[in-house]
Amino acid sequence: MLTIYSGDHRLHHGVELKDGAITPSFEQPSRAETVLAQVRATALGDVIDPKRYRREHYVGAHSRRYVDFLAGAWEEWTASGRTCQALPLVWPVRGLPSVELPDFIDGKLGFFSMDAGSPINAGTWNAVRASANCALTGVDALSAGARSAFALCRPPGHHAGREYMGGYCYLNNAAISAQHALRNGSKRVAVLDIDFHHGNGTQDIFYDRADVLFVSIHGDPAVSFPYFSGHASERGAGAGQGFNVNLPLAKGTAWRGYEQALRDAGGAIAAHAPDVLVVSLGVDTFEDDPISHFSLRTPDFLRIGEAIAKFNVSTLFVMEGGYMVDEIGINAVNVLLGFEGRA
Ligand code: OKP
Ligand code: ZN
Repeated sequence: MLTIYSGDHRLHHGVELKDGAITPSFEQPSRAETVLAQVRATALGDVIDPKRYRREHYVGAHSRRYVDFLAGAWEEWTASGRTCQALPLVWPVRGLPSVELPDFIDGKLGFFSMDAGSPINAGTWNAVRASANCALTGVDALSAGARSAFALCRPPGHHAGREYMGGYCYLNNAAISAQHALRNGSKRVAVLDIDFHHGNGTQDIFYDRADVLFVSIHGDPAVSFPYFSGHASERGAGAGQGFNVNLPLAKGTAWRGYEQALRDAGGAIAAHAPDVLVVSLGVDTFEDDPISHFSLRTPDFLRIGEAIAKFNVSTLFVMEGGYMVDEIGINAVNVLLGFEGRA
């Protein structure tokens, strides 16, 4: 399987608010390096750099004004005299009346975010677009006839909505991929999100559409980030009614419960009959992940890959979360090895 990877991800490294204190983010550069090392150690296949894509390729999944904001946010932030990384601190929540985009950067940061989990520093935009370009290059590999590809994206993308960043995410790599597959001639696409956290951003982007099915297996939002999205009752809207499938699972879910959810996901995907499947590949479902609470073990990730291979669709794997830095390489690549029948 071809891997697409850019060292530009190292340009982005942020902080997060944890337990009320600012600490280094769990979403660190070493994550991607660990996965890449395992790709090489298992001889998964060639590793190539992404091609370059114009900003228009990110528009569609996102609004133009949001993409433009991301591209210029650091410059606006430093122009206002700041030197630390940019973090939002005020949000247009229920009940606040204005839907106008503010002029000042502090207002824009809140307008275009869901939380304070996506800091912006000097290298963030270059890392973010390299990450999206890995996914786009993967789609083009499928369009050229590959059965599968692995976009080793960092930063991740599935929490980023049409007009917002959040949860370590900026551009939604999986959604941008689905959109690009349609542009390349696919009629129907499915996105299967197996990250521990609900892919609220991907859901947001495709919620009212029937051409892209979104299926997500994740921790119950009653007790898990992102809390305000991910219930089974969210089934799509308008033309997209029935094309959004959420499969929330209880704390502590292990292979037995997970396997059943994967079967349910497979049924929904088969009914959609997609030309292309995009997998949001998070491995924070691992039992020792520091910010999640499922109980999957390392061999279970081989089984996940085998199950996805049985869907029998051209598949792009897009890296999302996974924070147990010593294990994420093995667990992520196990999914790919399982898919290739190398278990
Ligand atoms: C991103 B992905 C912790 C607050 C919650 C957000 C988790 C984002 C997960 N300080 N952090 O889906 O793996
Ligand atoms: Zn996650």
